[in-house]
Amino acid sequence: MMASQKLLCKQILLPQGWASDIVVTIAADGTIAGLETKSDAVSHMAEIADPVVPALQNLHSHAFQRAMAGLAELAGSTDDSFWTWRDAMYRLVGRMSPDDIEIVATKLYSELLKGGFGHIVEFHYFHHAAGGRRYANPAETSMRILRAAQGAGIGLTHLPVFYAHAGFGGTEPGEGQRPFIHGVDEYLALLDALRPDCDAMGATLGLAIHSLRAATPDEMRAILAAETTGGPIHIHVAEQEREVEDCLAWSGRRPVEYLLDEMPVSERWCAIHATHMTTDETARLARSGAVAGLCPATEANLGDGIFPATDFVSHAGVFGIGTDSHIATTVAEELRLLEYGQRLRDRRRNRLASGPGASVGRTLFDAALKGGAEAAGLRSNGIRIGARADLVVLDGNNPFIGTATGDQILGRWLFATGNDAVRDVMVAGQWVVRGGHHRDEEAIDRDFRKVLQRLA
Ligand code: NGQ
Ligand code: ZN
Repeated sequence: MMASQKLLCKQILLPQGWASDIVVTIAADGTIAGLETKSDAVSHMAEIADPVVPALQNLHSHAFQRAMAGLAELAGSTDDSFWTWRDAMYRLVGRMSPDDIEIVATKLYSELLKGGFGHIVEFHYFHHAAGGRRYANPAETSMRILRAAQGAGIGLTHLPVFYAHAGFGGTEPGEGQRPFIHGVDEYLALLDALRPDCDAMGATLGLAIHSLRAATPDEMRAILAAETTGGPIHIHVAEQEREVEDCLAWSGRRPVEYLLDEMPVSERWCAIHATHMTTDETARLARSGAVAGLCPATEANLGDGIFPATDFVSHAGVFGIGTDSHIATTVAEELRLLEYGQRLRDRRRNRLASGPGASVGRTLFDAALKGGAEAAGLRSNGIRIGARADLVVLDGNNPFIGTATGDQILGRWLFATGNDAVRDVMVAGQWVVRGGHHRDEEAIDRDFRKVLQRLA
């Protein structure tokens, strides 16, 4: 455990807004123990002249998919879609070992840190070997995710995923899906087995149901009645129009409608994507308190559609952002695309600003911080006493950042400079990114390159 430390921050984004000359005291356990104003430099105190903002939580990830990012941008012989991308993804699954998963996840997490994220929620469904062959340790691949997060130095919420069927009505899984499949009891045993390891590394344990396609209502109810994680509950829902059609054919109801009718959806839940909703579903999802888990770059890449964010926010809906398939890995790209989707649909500007005169960047950033922390099952968010010390320092040597003040800083970062602006990242009081480089970048890249050479 490290010693406690004090940082004098010249410009810092606190929950109440931008503040100057704040001394942040970080306790030995990596949480923020004090925040006080001080203008005269105190000797022996590290001073940060450049803007400091909280690191965001990334609320949705399938880490292994980073290995194929950019390789599915190739026209096939059929009409390419989400479903043809999914076939390519299944082919990757069939070729990855636990070592590969750990190496790819470590690389991904180091990239996400450089993109301004301090915490990852891993929606982990890749449990078994090809054909569904079990590893000696049922938690083998989950342990690889835990180790990757620890190695990269990113905070983790681990969500082992229940996945049992190919489609609505409990249909048999396909061959490519065998590495994902559990029975209910086997799944509950996995959650129990992971408790001590998650506690030991300070990871939050929660659960996920892959989708209404992959689990029957009875299986979902059995899991919810028996699980004891106390953590967040995530589910993919209504991402593709075909899922809406299939759900209607099966139940007479749309996916979000069905979920809200049949399951005890609350603040504890996170609805991933929720792209295709009627205005009534949008209002109901917002009122349920569930976080909408938006992954704008993946949703664009896979041709999903545009989330009704302006409508959802008008009903006080809470949202956060994730990078999902990791076609993009930065806070800036996800937040920018979220706003741009709304603009392209409405043919208007500044759609997600909180009101007249408000900064779009600030509104998006504050919202994603609140929703991200909630969806990750963290007790606190942002730079406040008791929260984990997860900080991003933006690069004041960058002329756009160095000349900006207050919310202009977020506007310049998120809309104009992107990832160049992130200089240093601290997680739980430890600097994991310095000068734009991850602390173990060379070793991580060496291992990752070997895996890609073999898989690609
Ligand atoms: C997944 N990914 O589970 O990785 C999904 C595709 C599915 C995204 N939706 C598979 N981005 O939903 O069946
Ligand atoms: Zn997903």
